[in-house]
Amino acid sequence: MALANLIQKKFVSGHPAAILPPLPMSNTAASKPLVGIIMGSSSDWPTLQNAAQVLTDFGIPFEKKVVSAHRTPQLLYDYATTASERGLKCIIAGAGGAAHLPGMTASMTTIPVLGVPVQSRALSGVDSLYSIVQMPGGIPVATFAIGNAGALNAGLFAVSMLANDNPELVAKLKTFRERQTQKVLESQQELEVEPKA
Ligand code: RP5
Repeated sequence: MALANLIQKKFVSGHPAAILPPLPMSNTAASKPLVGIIMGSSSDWPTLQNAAQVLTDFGIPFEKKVVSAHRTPQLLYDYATTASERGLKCIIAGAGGAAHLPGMTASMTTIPVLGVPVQSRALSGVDSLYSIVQMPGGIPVATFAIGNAGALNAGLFAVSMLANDNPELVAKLKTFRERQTQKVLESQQELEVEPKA
């Protein structure tokens, strides 16, 4: 299925980050991607879309691309070796199965790589997790949870890194946390509702 179709048909719904209006992006500099989202296959997009949604909600410009470590190695080389000079501040890399994309990307750039293990069909993503998390000492990949939660948190982690020198993003993160807390507290009321007779 084409990436565009996946975007339309499997859009993330109801995830906790979708509670902030996006930052206005009024100038050219603001639309230059700061985060790269790459994935081993378009079939990974429904998962990585959670990271994309977070970045959209926080108004952070990003790019997204299918880059396969095994099937498009030259593309991976070109992408990773030019990431820094193109202005990317971090890369969120998601892959499933023999998930070598995050590690190989990290080996070719000094910008932080956030690895998202995609839930695989055969082993439910445990293979992806182990492939990503068990990096040799010297080439780190920040590894997140398997699947949607991992992608969501990778997006939030990218926001946190960018917030280090951006007070506006710090304020948005605080607002996000406060609203999240409020939502959980309000959810208590759902338990109090009397079931219909
Ligand atoms: C990995 O193989 C991809 O990251 C994907 O999770 C998995 C399956 O790819 P497709 O067969 O769906 O293209 O490289």
